[in-house]
Amino acid sequence: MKPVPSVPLAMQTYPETEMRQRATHFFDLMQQRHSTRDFADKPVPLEVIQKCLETAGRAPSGANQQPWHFVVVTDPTIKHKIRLAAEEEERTFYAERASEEWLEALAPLGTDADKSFIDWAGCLIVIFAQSYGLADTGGHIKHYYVQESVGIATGFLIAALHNAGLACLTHTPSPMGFLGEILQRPKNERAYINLVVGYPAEDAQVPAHAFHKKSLEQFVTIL
Ligand code: IYR
Repeated sequence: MKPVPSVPLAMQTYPETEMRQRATHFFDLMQQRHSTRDFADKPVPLEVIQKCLETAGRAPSGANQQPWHFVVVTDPTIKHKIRLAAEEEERTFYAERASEEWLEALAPLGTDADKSFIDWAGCLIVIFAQSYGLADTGGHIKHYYVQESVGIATGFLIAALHNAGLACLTHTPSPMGFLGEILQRPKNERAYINLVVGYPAEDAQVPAHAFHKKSLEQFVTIL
């Protein structure tokens, strides 16, 4: 390592028994997380959303470039505009764009082009990936590992929201160009995910299919 300005890592470590407890506790929390489309018609506390976004902003990223931007939409008029534009794309997706194979894979989820929940869910957090940075002089700054970085930040955000007691849905209409247009984002940004966030409805349901998780042995190799 070359000498660079550095500061001490202030990170808590634990004895092994406590590590086990903490790992299990976090698993128990995250095991309860599921995407739902059943949101309560109730505003979400903006302060909580902002704190969860601060958590997302702590994600590691390529060269620490933090190539993301998050737009929080609570305004009912803008949400409705997004809902209508999303439903238009989804109708084409289900009727024409999606292959038979794709529709078959989606069948256990019971999804369709109806995204009415966008109207009443507490807020949308539209996540944008900055394909490149914009220098003050107008030039382009190359960004590295953009998709990976934004994916990790999104994971942090989803975990933070769940920890705070908010449900979310990773909605990915395809194509998503309408999100940048409606939200008037600059040309270096591409919509990554429309995260629908809110309190779950009292009778919120999750497709049973979502509980079919691979066992550790199926997805982990220890050498
Ligand atoms: N974007 C569509 C279809 C869809 C695609 C995948 I992959 C999903 O995991 C779920 C849905 C929709 O939101 O209905």
